[in-house]
This record gives sequence, C-alpha cells and structure tokens, in this order.
Amino acid sequence: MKLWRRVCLLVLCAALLACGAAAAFPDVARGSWYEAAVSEMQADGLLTGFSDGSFRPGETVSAAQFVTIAARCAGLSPVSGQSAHWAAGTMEAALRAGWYDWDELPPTGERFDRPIPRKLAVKILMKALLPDVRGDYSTESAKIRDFSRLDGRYYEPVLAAYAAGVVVGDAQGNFRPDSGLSRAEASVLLLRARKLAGNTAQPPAAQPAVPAPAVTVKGGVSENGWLQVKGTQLCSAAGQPVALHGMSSHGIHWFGKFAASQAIANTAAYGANLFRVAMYTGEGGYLSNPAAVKAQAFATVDAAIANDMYVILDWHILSDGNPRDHQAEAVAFFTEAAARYHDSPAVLYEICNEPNGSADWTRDIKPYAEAVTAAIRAQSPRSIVLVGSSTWSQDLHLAAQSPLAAENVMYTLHFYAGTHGQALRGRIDAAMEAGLAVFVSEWGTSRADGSGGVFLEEARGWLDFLDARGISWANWSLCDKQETSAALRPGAPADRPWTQADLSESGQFVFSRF
Ligand code: DCB
Repeated sequence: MKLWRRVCLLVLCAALLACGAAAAFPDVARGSWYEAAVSEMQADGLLTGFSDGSFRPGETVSAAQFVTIAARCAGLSPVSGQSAHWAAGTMEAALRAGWYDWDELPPTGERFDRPIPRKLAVKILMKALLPDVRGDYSTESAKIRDFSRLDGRYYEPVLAAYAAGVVVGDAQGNFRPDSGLSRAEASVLLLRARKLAGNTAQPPAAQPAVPAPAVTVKGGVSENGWLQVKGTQLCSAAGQPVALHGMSSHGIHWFGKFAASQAIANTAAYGANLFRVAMYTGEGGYLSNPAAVKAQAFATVDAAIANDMYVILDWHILSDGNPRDHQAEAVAFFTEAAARYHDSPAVLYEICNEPNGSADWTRDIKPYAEAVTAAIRAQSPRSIVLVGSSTWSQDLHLAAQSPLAAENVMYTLHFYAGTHGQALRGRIDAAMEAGLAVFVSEWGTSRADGSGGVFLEEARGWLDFLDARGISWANWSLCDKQETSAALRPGAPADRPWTQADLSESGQFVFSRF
C-alpha cells in the first residue's frame, strides 16, 4: 500500500474512533449501581440519551423507549409504522415479531409514551433476547412475594426471567408487576438479558454482573397515595412496601434558595421521592420569626408537592434541646399545618428533630409527642407522624420500651457515617424486633458535626443495611455550605438544573442512591 493511502486510512480510523466514543452522560453518577451498565450499553450504541446530552436515569422509561432499546439489543429493524410517532416503525416490527400483543400497546400509539409496566417490559425483553428460557412454576413463583398480583398472562416470561437471573425483585422480594421502571433499571435489565443471550455457555441461573437495584425510586405521591404503617413497614395506600429516599434541606432560614422550586425539582429529577423541610426553631429560626419562617416552610412543602414528592415538615429543635420547652408553640404550629394540608397525602410531620441535653423520653418527649400527635390527628387523622428520641434521635431503645399508643407513628433514628456505626444499627434491629417502625429522617456522610470525611464506605454500609430493611431516609443536607455533608459544591446554582460538577463528593454518592 502506498504511504499516502496508509496515512489516509489512519486519519479515517482516528475520526471514526472519535465519533464512536460518545461523551459519558453528565447525569449518570460515577460509582452508581447502574453506571457500568449504562456506559457499556452506550459504548455499544444501544443507548443514545436525550438531545441535551442527558440520560435521565431516574426518569420512568416509556413503552417506546423500552422497545427501541430492546430492538437495538436484539438487532430488530424498523418496518413502516401505523402512526406518526417517532418509534412507530420499531413498535410495528416488535408487534409483528410477537414481543407483545396489539391490546398491550395498540399500534395507534396512544400508549407509546406512557410508562411501560414491569410485567410487560419483562415479557418484551424475554421474547426479544431469551425466548427459549423457561422457569419452573413452583421454584420461581416462590421467589416472588407479590406473585398473587401478577396476571396469568405474564407468568411464563416473568418466571423465565427469574429463572435466568435477569430479574431479582426489590429488597422486600416484590416484583411490583404494575409499577413502572426507571431508565437506569431498564438498562441494567436489558444488558443482563443481552449478556445471557450472547453467552449460552453461561448457566442460566448465573448471578447477574451488576447488583440489582435495591429499593430506590418507588414512585411518588400519585403512585402511592396515603401512606400507612403496617407492622414495622411504611406502605402505600394499596399496602405495598414503600421506601422514600431524598434530601433534607439545611435550615430553610439560612439556605432558602436550595429549598425553593428549582432546587427541589432538580432533586426530584435525580430520582428522589422525598424532601425534608428543616425548619429550625432555635438559632434564629421559627421561634424568632414565626410568620416569615412559617410562610417559607409552607412554600417549600408546596414546591415538593408540586413535584409529586412526599415531604417531611420538620420542627428542627437543636440548640433548644427539650421539645417540652416549646410544646404550646409546636401544638399551634402543627394544628395550622395539618389543617392546611389535611387533604394532602404528601405531608409527613416530624415533630422534634433531635431532642438532646437533659430531654428525657418518658418525662419529656413521649408526653410532648402525645400532645402534638393528637393536635395533628384532630386535623388530619391519617397523617404519618415521625417522633425523635433523646441523644439527637439515637435513643431508639428507650422509645421501644415505651412507644406511643397510636397508629401510623414512626420513630426516627439519625446517624452520621463518620461517627455512628454498628451500635446504632443494632438499636434499629432491636427496635424493629420490638415492633417499632423506623425512619431515618436525617443522616450524613460526614461526622456528627456535619463536617469531616466524607465517609463513603461507611455510608454505603449504612444504606445497604437500610435498603435490606425497607427503611426510608433523608440525607443532610441540600445546600452549598463549606462542609462535607453539603450535597452541593460551594457556589452551586439554585436557579438551573445541576450537572455532576455542581454536586459535592457527598452529593454525587447520595444522589446515585435515589
Ligand atoms: C444534627 C442536626 C443538624 C446538624 C447535623 C450535623 O445535629 F440535626 O441540624 O446540622 O446533625 O451536625 C448542623 C449543620 C451545620 C450547622 C449546625 C448548627 O450541618 O452547618 O452549623 O447544624 O445549626 C447533631 C447530630 C448528632 C450529634 C450532634 C449534633 N451527635 N449536633 O451525635 O453528637 O451537635 O448538632
């Protein structure tokens, strides 16, 4: 070959490589459970993301998106479609290939942009990639705690998917056939199926390479409705176990801009279904300036509701360590709040952030909690009430010895990964054993003073522990303060969506766990 031809060829190769190596999606968190799957699929040209360069891992995948990616994985080419929808050709090809029936996704397209239910997604991916796998009815159905909710039409593909190890269920062992799935989950599932399909030497029951997402996005208020406590578990109105994951604000009277609509919407976009409104009572907060701080707290609650999130209204006692000192103010405040939100299933009431100092469970906190819970229930009988304990909400064992005689009450445990470990986890297990429902309404990746570290290994251990128990959590805190627990880097904007570069080391880790 002549030299100039070789040079041209080299230049051409370099150009092709440059095009092939697409930039990583800025909203795919490094180290997250889905990162490896998304990058591999992206590298293979199976995922393209949105025109603004984002991948939107927490967004619910639509039927058209799911079928399109499955078609790419299976090498199915589009034919001419029956509607003007962007995916009509691929949908028609999938329909003809028998991946789904016309009544499941009518070719007229009206359901193409709706969330695809998990049962249908699994049917499609099994038909597309692993059509010969079968699962034994009694072996596989025993693995699925909510098998009775699955319509018989989907038995075959779902049992096959469990047998192949493509689907493993959530932390409670549920399949949730009628829920949607996130784009991140869809990528992980499709990649697993694709790998199994391409490697017949691998035994079908092999462990999936990427760990299953534990309880993460479990839908917002419109999906789950009025929450209820059943035994020790927080459940949806329909009685399904639910986990809420989200951020706590810092003190709203200090960091109000990160407790306003755009910041809350940004957090929801990463997959959070919970926001905690930390309304300090002392330190210049509500007790110093009730009208303004209350108005701000309600505006924050409203913004969270507008994003379909559950929202904790937190009476953030801290320097005022004994809740009994301001019981009358708390009763008045929660009476007004519960009257205002009595018809909203979104609002949970955290009535004393962290009692400390000499505050005593039996003498102070329990009677306070009884009075405030009664005031809330007089306005809003079904609302969930979260109760703290002494030693900055670490004395769960004392609450367990003498819990409140009321339904839909949960007990908070707060931890900081650089300070607290096995001893507090042991208290959670003992409290659950005693029948208490536990809610981690505040935790940090730092030490207990909000700085130091970050302690991501410890935090990972803690979250895995919580996930395995279906325990909900809110992370401290959504602000750009110069402290390691802050989820945003100093100077991060509050008036536009965030990129990875706006998130601190803690924020990147925490957001990847929504
Ligand atoms: C809790 C509080 C929360 C506090 C964080 C981190 O307090 F609920 O308000 O947040 O944990 O300490 C910090 C902020 C700082 C701020 C400071 C005072 O991050 O920016 O300056 O509040 O408003 C705890 C929790 C546990 C323990 C101690 C505290 N503990 N504490 O285990 O010793 O002392 O505030």
